[in-house]
Amino acid sequence: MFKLRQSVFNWYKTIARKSTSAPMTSELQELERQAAAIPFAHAKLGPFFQDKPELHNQFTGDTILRSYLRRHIPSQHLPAIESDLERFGGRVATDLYDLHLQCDKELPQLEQFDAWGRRVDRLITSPAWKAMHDVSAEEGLIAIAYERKYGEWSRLYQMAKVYLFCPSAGLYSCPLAMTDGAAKIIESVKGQHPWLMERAYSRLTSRSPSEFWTSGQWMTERRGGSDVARGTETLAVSQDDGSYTLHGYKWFSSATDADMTFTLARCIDQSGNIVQGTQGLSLFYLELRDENGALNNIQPQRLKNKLGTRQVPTAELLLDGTRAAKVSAEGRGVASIAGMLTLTRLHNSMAAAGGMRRIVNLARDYSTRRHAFGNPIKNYPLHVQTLARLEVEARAATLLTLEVSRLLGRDDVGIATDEETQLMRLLTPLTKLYTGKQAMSVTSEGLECFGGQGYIEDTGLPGMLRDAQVLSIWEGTTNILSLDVLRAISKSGGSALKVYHEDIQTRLATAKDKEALKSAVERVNEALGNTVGFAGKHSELLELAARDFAYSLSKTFMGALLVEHAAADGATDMDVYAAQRWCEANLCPVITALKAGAYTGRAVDANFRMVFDGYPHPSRL
Ligand code: UCC
Repeated sequence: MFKLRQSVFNWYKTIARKSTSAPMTSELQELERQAAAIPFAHAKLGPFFQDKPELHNQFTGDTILRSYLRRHIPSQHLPAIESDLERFGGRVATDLYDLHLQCDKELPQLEQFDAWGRRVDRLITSPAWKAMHDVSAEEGLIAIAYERKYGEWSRLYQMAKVYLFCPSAGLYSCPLAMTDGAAKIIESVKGQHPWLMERAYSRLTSRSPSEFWTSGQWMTERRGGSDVARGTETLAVSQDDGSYTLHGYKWFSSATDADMTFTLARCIDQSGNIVQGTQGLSLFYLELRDENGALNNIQPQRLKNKLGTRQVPTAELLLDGTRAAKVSAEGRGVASIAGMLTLTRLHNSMAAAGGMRRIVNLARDYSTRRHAFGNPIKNYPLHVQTLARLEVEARAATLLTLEVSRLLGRDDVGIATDEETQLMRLLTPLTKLYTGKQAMSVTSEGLECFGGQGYIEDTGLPGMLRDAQVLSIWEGTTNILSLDVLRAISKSGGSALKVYHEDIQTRLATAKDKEALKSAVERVNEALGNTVGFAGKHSELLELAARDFAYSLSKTFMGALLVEHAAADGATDMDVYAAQRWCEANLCPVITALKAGAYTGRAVDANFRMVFDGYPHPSRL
């Protein structure tokens, strides 16, 4: 580097000296000739351009995904599933990735009025977005889970495909998540509402693009999306024919090009009485348009102006007499829509894990192309160390999300044991909260691996960071999900935690003879005892410690998954290494915080005083 600078400097000095002497000598002409050959001279850009990262088949290169599927899926199903995933792994790196980038360029628009002032409320979506609809149907991204061709393994197969699809989906993964949740709800109420099977379920689960419907999930109103019980103002007025009309304002309605939706509303009786709180909410099914395409007394107010996920037409909607059918018992709305949340939270987790894998793959490929200080950056151990840390996070997230998918598959076909159901209930918010948060940090670090190019819009990289930010917000923020973890434990009378404990012990036992995993096993065991012990000894602190507690549960469980995976037949030394690296980190932040006094009354008070130190409106406190 220094040598290069020195020679340019010498050359410049020669030019400067020569330019003061009058006649043009042959020496000077030679120097001019050389100058013309120098890059950038005479406005030439020179031959050097940055090499862009290449995407390779996203299935064949994903060793953790492949080995997990091989470990679990029975041999009679594996070849067909693997062959479809391999084909699809190629598509997400080629034609679907191009569509994905196109979705980010051609954003949805809402045309509210025509030139003469008439309200038209036309939602305009891009050809690429529409193509994603057809791809989703043809690839069976919902259908696979409900056709159940592979029994309990159908869900795992579908989720593996969703995981591959998400980073190339142009955010069509959002309507798919809600569509999946809607299909699951309809299955659960089909006894009471058989008509919904023919009317909606058959379309939500169709492989035919012309038949395929997508669903919305409208839970958020103007007062916010976390406290649904107090925030839902929408009223449901019963009609003579048994249907209802809905009157309210839905504040954040994703993918409003959907065909149907589930939503919550409060029934009002003829005297105008309503029941406040959760007990007043019921679940409603509605279709957005009639057969002529006219909106069902729904007036879109505006599209939301979001940081990311701008490909998704998210809108504020006024429901002004919208025809709907009540599908839950009165007052069971939140409990009923929770089944949908299980699915959308799992899809969110797949998007997080798939997104982590994608950015790590891109950064890895780039490290072989990008030269700095005379070498490809893959040759610098410091850079590879950074990539390795991201790789461990991506592997752990993949294992966790696949394991929850496997459990859901057993639930789908009615063979999950009570213990598995409790474990899945506990793991769903844990998986969503942990992976949602990590997706941001892994994506951010991944972008940094591209240097300045990671900050340039038309590389397609910054959009990954914007889109990752939503994963810890929608479908329940980190704190709301931490509280949901406590809900899952208390609703089970504490037995969910016992199941969690036993499950981890069983997994660790598979590694008992593996010397290389000894220390990892010990660390997971210690974290397990400490985390579960914390809940027993400090139950009064659980709400304050909810986030640290949830993190401890997640990290400990992921440690157990990595250990189990590394101990399985066919595991590689890299599986062992990943488990070792994961387990050397702090698996139990709740104990670290406890020891530091983070949950004392003094800390609570000091937190408050520090946060509001300098706040200009003391009268509000
Ligand atoms: O709609 C949105 C955007 C859509 C985009 C989707 C994209 C997805 C991914 C794409 C990938 C790229 S965002 C809106 C999402 N909204 C939320 O997630 C809501 C967040 N808030 C919560 O989760 C709260 O914890 C609430 C709303 C559930 C709290 O409600 P309550 O009424 O205060 O809670 P309760 O009273 O504790 O629970 C009421 C009932 C109980 O049942 P019972 O009565 O039998 O005891 C609970 O056990 O609901 C049950 N319940 C649950 N059951 C509550 N939560 C759950 C749960 N998670 N699972 C099972």
